[in-house]
Amino acid sequence: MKVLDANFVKSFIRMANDGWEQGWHERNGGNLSYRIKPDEIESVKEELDESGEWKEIGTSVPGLLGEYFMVTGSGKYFRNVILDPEDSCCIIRVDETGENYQVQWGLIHGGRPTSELPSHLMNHEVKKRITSGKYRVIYHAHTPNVIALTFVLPLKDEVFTRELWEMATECPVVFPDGIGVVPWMVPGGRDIAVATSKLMEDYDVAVWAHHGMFCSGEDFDLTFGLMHTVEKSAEILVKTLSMAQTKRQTITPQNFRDLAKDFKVKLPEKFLYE
Ligand code: 2HA
Ligand code: ZN
Repeated sequence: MKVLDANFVKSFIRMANDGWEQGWHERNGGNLSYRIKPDEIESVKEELDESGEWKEIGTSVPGLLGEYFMVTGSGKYFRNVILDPEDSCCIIRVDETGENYQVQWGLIHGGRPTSELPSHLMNHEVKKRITSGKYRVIYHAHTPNVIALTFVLPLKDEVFTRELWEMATECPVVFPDGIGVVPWMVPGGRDIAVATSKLMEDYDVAVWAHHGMFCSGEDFDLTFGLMHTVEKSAEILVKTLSMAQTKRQTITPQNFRDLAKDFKVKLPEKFLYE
């Protein structure tokens, strides 16, 4: 099968375009990666080129030896993914040391995988381990309302989680584990990758202060839906704070406990402070 005929590739392209249409991917902002299943990679083998150069990832991911990923390209525009996926995206393979990757498809006019490859792969490594291989998608977007909140809220996991839970009743059901926050750091390197992947041990969402968000999930729908839910909640909080400095009423800690019981989710008590 041709790569572009594979369902996982169609879903990847659709998600990238959905993000573009949400306004989360100005210029070359944001990046997306998917850990490809063995039968999926087998189905497109005819188009893979194993002769390319091996290049350094910039970090070590021993938990991902031999894994294949579809990722967006560095400097490429989400806006163009649907128009020219072979130029905007690539399929890479991690080598047997976990230190290098090889492009086996895509980036037909040259280029490299996303500048955030260390963060993507380190997040994949954590999620693959703690979900026993279930999670396959890592998504980074420049979501304006979440970014705006990083200028006015304390950069604490507890505060972001609680404030965003309060803005929409379904939020604690969609992200019951909460949200982590990375203080401002230089993007693209190993340090921010280490900080983000550490948060991914506890959360499916990590906010990058004054930059954007990382979400992780089992499939494209769940991961996009998670990003969308968090950003929409942030939009409601921005509107609320813009209208009034204080909330007249809100969802209380006891309301959350009642919700958790009926919806059968576990909400950590550290987020239910008075
Ligand atoms: O430009 O979003 O964080 C791609 C990015 C880097
Ligand atoms: Zn970014």
